[in-house]
Amino acid sequence: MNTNLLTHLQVQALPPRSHAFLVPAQRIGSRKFTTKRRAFCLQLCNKNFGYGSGIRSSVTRGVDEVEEEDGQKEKQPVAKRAYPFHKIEPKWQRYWEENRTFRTPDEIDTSKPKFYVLDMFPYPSGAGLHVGHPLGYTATDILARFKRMQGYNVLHPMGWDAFGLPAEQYAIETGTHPKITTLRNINRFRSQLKSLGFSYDWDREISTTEPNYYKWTQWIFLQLLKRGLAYQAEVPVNWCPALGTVLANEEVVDGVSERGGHPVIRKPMRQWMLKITAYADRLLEDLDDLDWPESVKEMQRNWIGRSEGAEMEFCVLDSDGREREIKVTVFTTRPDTIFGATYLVVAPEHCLLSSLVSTAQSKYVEEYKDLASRKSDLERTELQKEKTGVFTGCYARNPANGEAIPIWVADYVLGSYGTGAIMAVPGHDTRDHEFALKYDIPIRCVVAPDDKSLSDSGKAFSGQGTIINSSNSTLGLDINGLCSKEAASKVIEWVEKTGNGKKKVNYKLRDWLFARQRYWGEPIPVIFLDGTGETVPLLETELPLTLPELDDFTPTGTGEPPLSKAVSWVKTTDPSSGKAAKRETSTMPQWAGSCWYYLRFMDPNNSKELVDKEKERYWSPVDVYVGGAEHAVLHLLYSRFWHKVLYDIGVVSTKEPFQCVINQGLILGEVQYMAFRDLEGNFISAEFADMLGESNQERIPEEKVVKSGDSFVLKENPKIRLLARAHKMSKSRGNVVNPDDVVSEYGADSLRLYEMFMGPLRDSKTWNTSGIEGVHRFLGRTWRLIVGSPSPDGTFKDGTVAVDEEPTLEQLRSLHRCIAKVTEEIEGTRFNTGISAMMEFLNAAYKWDKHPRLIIEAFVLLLSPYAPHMAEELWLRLGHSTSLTYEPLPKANPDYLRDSTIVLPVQINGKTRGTIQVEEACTEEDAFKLASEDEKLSKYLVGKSIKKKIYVPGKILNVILDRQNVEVGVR
Ligand code: ANZ
Repeated sequence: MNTNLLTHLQVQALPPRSHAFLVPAQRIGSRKFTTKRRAFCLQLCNKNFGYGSGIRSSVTRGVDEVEEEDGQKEKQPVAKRAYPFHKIEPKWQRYWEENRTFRTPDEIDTSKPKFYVLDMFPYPSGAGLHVGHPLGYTATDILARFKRMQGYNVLHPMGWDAFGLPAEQYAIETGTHPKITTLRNINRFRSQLKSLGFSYDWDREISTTEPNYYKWTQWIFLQLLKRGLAYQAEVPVNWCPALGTVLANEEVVDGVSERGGHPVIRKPMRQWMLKITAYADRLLEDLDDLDWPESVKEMQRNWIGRSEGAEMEFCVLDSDGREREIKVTVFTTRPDTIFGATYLVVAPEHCLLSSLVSTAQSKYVEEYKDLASRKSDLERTELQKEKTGVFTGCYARNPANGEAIPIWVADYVLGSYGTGAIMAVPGHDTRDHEFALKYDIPIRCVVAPDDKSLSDSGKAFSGQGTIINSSNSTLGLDINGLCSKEAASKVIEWVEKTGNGKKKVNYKLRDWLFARQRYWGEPIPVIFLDGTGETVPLLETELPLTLPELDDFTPTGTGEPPLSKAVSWVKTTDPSSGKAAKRETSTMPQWAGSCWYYLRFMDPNNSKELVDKEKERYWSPVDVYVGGAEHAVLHLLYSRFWHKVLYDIGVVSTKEPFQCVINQGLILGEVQYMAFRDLEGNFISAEFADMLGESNQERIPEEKVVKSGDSFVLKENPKIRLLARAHKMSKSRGNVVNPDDVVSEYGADSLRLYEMFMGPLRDSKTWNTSGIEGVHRFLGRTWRLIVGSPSPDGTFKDGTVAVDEEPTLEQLRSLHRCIAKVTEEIEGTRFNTGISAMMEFLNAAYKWDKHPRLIIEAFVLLLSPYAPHMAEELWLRLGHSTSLTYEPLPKANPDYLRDSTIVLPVQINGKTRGTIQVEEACTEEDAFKLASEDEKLSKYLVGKSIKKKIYVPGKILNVILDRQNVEVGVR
């Protein structure tokens, strides 16, 4: 097994020598999910609360009679059914649907606070929901339900990001229209989501593929165009000559097409671009105030990549050393190193390259350009890749020292960044150093490190330091002795004065390539006039421009998008001039629809505006946005960009769309245990396996494994350590868990609870079937605590065991501690520890003889955000006739939270013999009882005749024994 290719979680600590075949947990961002933590989770589940794997409770065994729709009774084994969730869950889902319980009406009381909680809406793939989806969805659902009960107006919608490549590829292969596939997938996703009891307002459901939605995506495009933020440019795309089509990046693997393995080249084509770079500074600055994971903010900052430096001009020389008219402008972030620039490099696509090349070198340069055109920017800039280049045959003058330095072409310089040309300083830049060594170019040291041990390391010193070898008295430029920062400022000042350059800020961020040569996307609402080719935007009244029906989705072979096959759609006239024209045949990228959908949810049926201003002002921004870390950069950046444009034109009232973003962790497949065999076929411990090289690996079933310390070992031979790891769920690995199966076996509430109990929301975690049995058992115990034990035939009586009596102090304390903890944990999005608090409550409640209604009702309400189906059913059984969705959430009373037990000294005949732990308000009778039960004190009290008890509450208990006892007792 090639572990290098795997994304997997190592859940076993092995000695360092075995690291060769282990991939550390960090690889999948699960740093915090250590063996200890997982063990702790399971322990919580198994030991403390008795909800782990092991022997199932008797009520969960046997056979349950299930009334089928047609009235027939079917015998079903219910080995794992701890309570009748199979009847409860569909019933409440139907109730919610029929009563539109979670509808957020258009007209709401806006004096109430609002809470907008949003999931990153899914792409409805053919595979249906994955257990990874409900992780984030359950978290947001708990928040939505919790906030409703706190009196907030809650917006909790769901929709579909439904344009995209898979539906189109499927159409090419099968001829099924993407609309049909998409609809089928949406229906499947919707019913799966409904089966999990999520409290979405389905009246607000949207799909990016619906014309009344993409009308507004097109409208936004027109606004961008109007403001010069959308433009056309020749941009390199992935062109596959054999397939006759442009490919998306994800369709190109290692330079060949994913389908068929044909070569793919980069070819310039006319494309639509969006000027996101105009917003680079604002996108950077406004990150600071967002409540987002620091790592995501950092990724966005790096993506935007602001670099401060200078542009400097280098005169090009002819072969006699005379200055030519041409100048090469470079971008550098290290003007302080100018005296160390011993060559220049221009990118293979640099516009001046052809005028720089000498006749002798032109053949080599052309060959090199061709080679570079086949590589992606990523391949070109990979640090470990060997640098290549070709001398152009001409020179430039270093403006600082007047030296003639060679100009090279090399693909480690990108045409798309800075000016596409650099001054190479091999003494202080690692890539330049490697290149100079390879091609024998002088290396000059001009920065001395402050830490002398770094000098003369034989490598480039790329840090800041003190400038040396950098003075030119003729030009009056002397930066020797200055620190890098001062030297950089002085050089910039000097180039600005001499007219050789200027200060410059550059961004890594590129304008957004906003066109795809695809069918299944939003049509771009522009036309081109015949003859002149002039671009004319559609009138807003012409929107939506709907996609034409097409039967043939195959590539045209010419590079023209498939829409060009819709001839009668393409041919049109410009309504204002009456001139013949053609429609744009490229469509928008999949990112477009997801850029602004959160706004449409606020007002999904508005046909006049993208969103009503008042509604937007009320609901903006999204308070909590939960989704996968894979969208940390592009989706969030593109949405923020559009949002800022919409802010500038007065459509939205906030500068940022998402106040708080949470990335849920990955759910990995079940842990797999691997044993190793030596060449003779005997088991060997995992730490020795790498010494044997290609040892045989064998998967060991869980029941043959035990935990020993931090490791897992073979039960039959504990000396044999195993390798335990979890892989990302994938079809090919066969470790995908289907939520539908879990729901039918354990119920939706168990799945919800389990996904929350697996560990902190943000961490990666491994799936574990015994864990789900644990939470299922917790729900079963909750059910039986409140409903009572089942009759011998397994059925439960109506109603509950709740009594209409005043709760005791102890009961109130347990409840309020639970309320306080659950509330605090939900507010802090620590859903797993909220469950632990409820488990503790349940354990305490099982010890009570009676269960007062007040306590039980409050607990049911508290449980409801997590396990809404069961909670609704219990609420009904408690005598309520409507859903508990909008019931006020119980509040913790601080009076019951204080720890009021004290240590009471106990004296026997005036002599202190021990202490007992009692409630402050404890009665004399209870204090005496406790003392008699105390290990140390009982010998003085049990079986003795008592003359008198002197009890001062909170202070002391003194027991006076009869005389005759004293003698016995003291002796
Ligand atoms: C001279 C120099 C000396 C540089 C030195 C670095 C260290 P960031 O920070 O990423 O903006 N560079 C400029 N344009 C480039 C391009 N199109 N392709 C590849 N490299 C390019 O990096 C800026 C630095 O990357 C620039 O500063 C330039 O090399 C290089 F000791 O100039 B430097």
